[in-house]
Amino acid sequence: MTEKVTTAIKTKKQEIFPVKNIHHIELYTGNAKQAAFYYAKAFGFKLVAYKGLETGSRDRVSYVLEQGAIRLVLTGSLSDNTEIAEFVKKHGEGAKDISMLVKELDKTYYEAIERGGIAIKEPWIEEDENGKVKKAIIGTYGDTIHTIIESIDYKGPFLPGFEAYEDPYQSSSTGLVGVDHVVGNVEDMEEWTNYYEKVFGFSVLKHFDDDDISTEYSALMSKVMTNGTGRIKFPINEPAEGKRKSQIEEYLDFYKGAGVQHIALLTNDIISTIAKLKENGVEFLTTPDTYYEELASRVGEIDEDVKKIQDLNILVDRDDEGYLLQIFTKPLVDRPTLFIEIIQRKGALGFGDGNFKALFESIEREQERRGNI
Ligand code: TYF
Ligand code: FE
Repeated sequence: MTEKVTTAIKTKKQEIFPVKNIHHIELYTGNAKQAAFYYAKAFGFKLVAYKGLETGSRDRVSYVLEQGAIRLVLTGSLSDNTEIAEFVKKHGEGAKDISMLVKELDKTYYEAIERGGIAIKEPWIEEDENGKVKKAIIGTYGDTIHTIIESIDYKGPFLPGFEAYEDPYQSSSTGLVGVDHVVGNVEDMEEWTNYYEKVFGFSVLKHFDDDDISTEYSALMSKVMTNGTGRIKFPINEPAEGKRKSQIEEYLDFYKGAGVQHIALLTNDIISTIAKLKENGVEFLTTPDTYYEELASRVGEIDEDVKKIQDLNILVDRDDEGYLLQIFTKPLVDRPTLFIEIIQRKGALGFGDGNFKALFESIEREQERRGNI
């Protein structure tokens, strides 16, 4: 499978939207308390902060979970008429906010809006006894948003309004260390890749079209957008014509529009991470043994024990820079929408396009069981 554009456009010029990193990802849930329990127990996150009735938050409750550099915020509604309740009614549980840490928030926000960014909320300041942060909100595909945050030396456990939470779960880490990429499913890929180019100054890192990634039903197109430093990667998928119903179409039908399809989390030791996640009950897509018969000839020598890789059903792919190991959970929510990818990079900068066929066939087996083909 060929990649249409293989090199990141690394410009020396000043970034028009200087993002430091992903600050947190917020999921809107029907029951944040139970979601927190699940992500803590199954994925090994620590519960670090909370806001809710006890802290003076009357309309919403949020639990903040941490592992490595990953911060996951699980939010639920305390009433019937909040945007959270509306979101969950329409989309089911899903990712609302991919929040980013920026510099010079006012300038960054207003310039982005001038370039066509969707203005959701103008800059405001939040403050408590631990310090101050500045925030603003820019819209993206569907009901998804990017809250941008500038920390003015904030010292609290998360953000103003949150209190430290004594973690009742004390789960041990599964070795997750950071966010590698966050993927959106949309109806019109060009519309949204243009949006990231224009508004956020991102560029196309890779482009996969339906010749690359078309199996029985899964046909899709994908462009990976990245910021100037290459640290933030947002692939955008669009359904393409196939023989049957595309997995992206299935998502859009059930999510009722565009939204986050998967969040890829990094580990430095995928064998240990996946062994722990499976032990904790996390369900992953499976790959047939024939995949492993061809593995050695496809990717050559790897550091890992191939038998362990096969036992755990981990996928491997090689590109010009090195190789990567990856595996995908089944959907984490009731609808066939949001899932998580676990990825370990050993030099590779790609997204595992050599695995697309095996992966998409696996997704299609699930799609078939759901009667959505
Ligand atoms: O992020 C990626 O590109 C890979 C592969 O529906 C992928 O994780 C692409 C599309 C998709 C599922 C996985
Ligand atoms: Fe991915």
